[in-house]
Amino acid sequence: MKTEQQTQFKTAFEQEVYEGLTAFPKKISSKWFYDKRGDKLFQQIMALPEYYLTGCEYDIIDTHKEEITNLFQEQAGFNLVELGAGDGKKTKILLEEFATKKINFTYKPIDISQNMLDELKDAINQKWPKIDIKPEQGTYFEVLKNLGNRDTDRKMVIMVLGSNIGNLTHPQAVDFLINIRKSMRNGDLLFMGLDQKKDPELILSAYNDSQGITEAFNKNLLHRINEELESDFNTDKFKHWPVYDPETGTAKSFLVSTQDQKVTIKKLNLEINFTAWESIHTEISQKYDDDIVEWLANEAGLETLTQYSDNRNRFTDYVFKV
Ligand code: AVJ
Repeated sequence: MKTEQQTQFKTAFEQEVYEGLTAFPKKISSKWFYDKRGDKLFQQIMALPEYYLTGCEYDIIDTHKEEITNLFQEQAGFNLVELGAGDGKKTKILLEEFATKKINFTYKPIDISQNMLDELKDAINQKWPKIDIKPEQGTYFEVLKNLGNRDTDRKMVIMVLGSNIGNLTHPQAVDFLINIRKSMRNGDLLFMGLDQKKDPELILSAYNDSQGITEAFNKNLLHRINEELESDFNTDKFKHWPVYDPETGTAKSFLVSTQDQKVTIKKLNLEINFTAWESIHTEISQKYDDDIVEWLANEAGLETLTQYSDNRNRFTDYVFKV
């Protein structure tokens, strides 16, 4: 039955929703959060008082922008490649610094969302018409393949901000880092922001804000399935439920069915039954400390060059070399 169905999948989204909702326990990957509405909701999340990550990293980069500029700068210029650039809010601090100091570089923001890239490009062209910007749409996986085949000797600086890698399990993160390392040469740098273990209460409220934006963001998955796969999820019958395990450092989000219910997904030719209080696991947001980061880097063959934290040590930006 399942194999018959699989031959009919037209998109990766269809396949993953099918497989995730017929699995036990049920799950859907957070990478599907980011449609047009999801992008907007995530931008709202970044502005929430409870979502400390963005503000912390903004402060870190702002405080250390001169030192970071010195690290990146190269006589022959460098290519700044940003994975998951989004609206570039934090990167723009560095762009401003580079522009003022007339530093020779090109900026390649990469994002899964073409919307975000278009807005980012317009904003940068407006503010700094001289910046050479070459956006590229794609998943991390597609983009990393291309990075390895680059045709230039220029120094490359790869940035992954916002604890974006936190959506990956440790084995997935190691794979991801290995892929990055393979595309790096001597002198290249990887600049990566990772959210740190801290008071569990602070972490939990970052994923359970009082305005319900994170709840809407999580439930947007169901909206998206409704729209794209013609299903009839009633989001009122699901509860947003984030948890944080201080031992593993893993924050997890679920959607929990508040009653017995049946959902029909027309495009998948599928009926899904939920028993009362059954969950769908939708996201992990991993928290780190220096030991875990050192272990991950080591597994991937990377070496920590330096690191920057905010004054409360909530968030750290690490700089790795090969
Ligand atoms: C974009 C993966 C860093 O996990 O903190 C925010 C996404 N999810 N609120 C995170 C998110 C719920 C975010 N990352």
